[in-house]
Amino acid sequence: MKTRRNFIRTIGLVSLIGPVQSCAEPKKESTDSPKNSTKPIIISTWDHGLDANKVGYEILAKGGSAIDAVEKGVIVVENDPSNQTVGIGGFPDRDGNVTLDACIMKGDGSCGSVAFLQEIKNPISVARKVMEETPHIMLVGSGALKFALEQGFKKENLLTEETKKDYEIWLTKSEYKPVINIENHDTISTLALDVNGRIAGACTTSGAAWKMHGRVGDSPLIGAGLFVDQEAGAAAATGLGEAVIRTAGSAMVVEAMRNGLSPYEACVEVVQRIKRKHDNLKDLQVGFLALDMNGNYGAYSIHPGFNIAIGDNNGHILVDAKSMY
Ligand code: SD4
Repeated sequence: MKTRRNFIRTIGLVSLIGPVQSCAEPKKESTDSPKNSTKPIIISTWDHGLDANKVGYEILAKGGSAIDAVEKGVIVVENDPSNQTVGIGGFPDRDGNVTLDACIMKGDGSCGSVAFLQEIKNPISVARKVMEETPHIMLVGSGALKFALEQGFKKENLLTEETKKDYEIWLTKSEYKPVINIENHDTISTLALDVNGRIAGACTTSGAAWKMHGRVGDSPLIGAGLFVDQEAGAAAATGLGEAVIRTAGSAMVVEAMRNGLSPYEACVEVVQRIKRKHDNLKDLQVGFLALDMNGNYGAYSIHPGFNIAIGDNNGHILVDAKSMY
């Protein structure tokens, strides 16, 4: 089973982008940003976030908007068939269907979302259309597909040959025991602050591998997988969606920043809240990343292995998040 992270590690990321921490041995480097952070800035989950940030930062550096940066950034990952957790090539549910969840949000509260969407490669762009072209926030399943087709999106088979083979291997045991940091993770969530001080976020995923047909996670839920507020900042989640939904995770991270915590402290606060709600954290991974209105960022997770990509005027780096264990 190939994950995007394994792939990047194999090709020697360090030489491509500079000072990167090893993904294999998280070093618990600080993901509390230096106090002199500046805008524009873009941050994303996991190492595929580097690809997203490069495209997003180019938009920001030219004076473009945060909402364009996050949408165009995550599309890079949705379009990558070798990435088995987002867009085309994503792991299917236990019946063999690739079903996608995504949402997008601006600091002024505008937002759009799609869930349980099939056969459309770029759910994030459909979510943006929901935000911009409808009076609603969320469309799901066949309704989301109908809307996407009306908007000119094309139907595609999202189950690649490689992912189909992995599914056939999984079928031989048919056990739902997600491997943390691998099978249940790697959603791409991206947050950006543009030169004009506008903040936005995007989150897109194929969700938990081998989930029940019809299962929707945190990623398309405004407040759970993503929350953005021009008064306080932005936050997004990765990991087991059920645990994130139970705590309204991203909204709570933003609320903690509004109440004076730094992005890093706010992520720690909500991870601790998740800990208090779950007896057994052994197989439970959740990570948050957050960005405040001054361009300071932070991240924190339950287990090691979570990392975030950061793009700003110093270049592009990947850092391991500190974790509870
Ligand atoms: C979900 N949070 O559907 C998503 C899974 C994921 O990184 O990959 N998160 O539960």
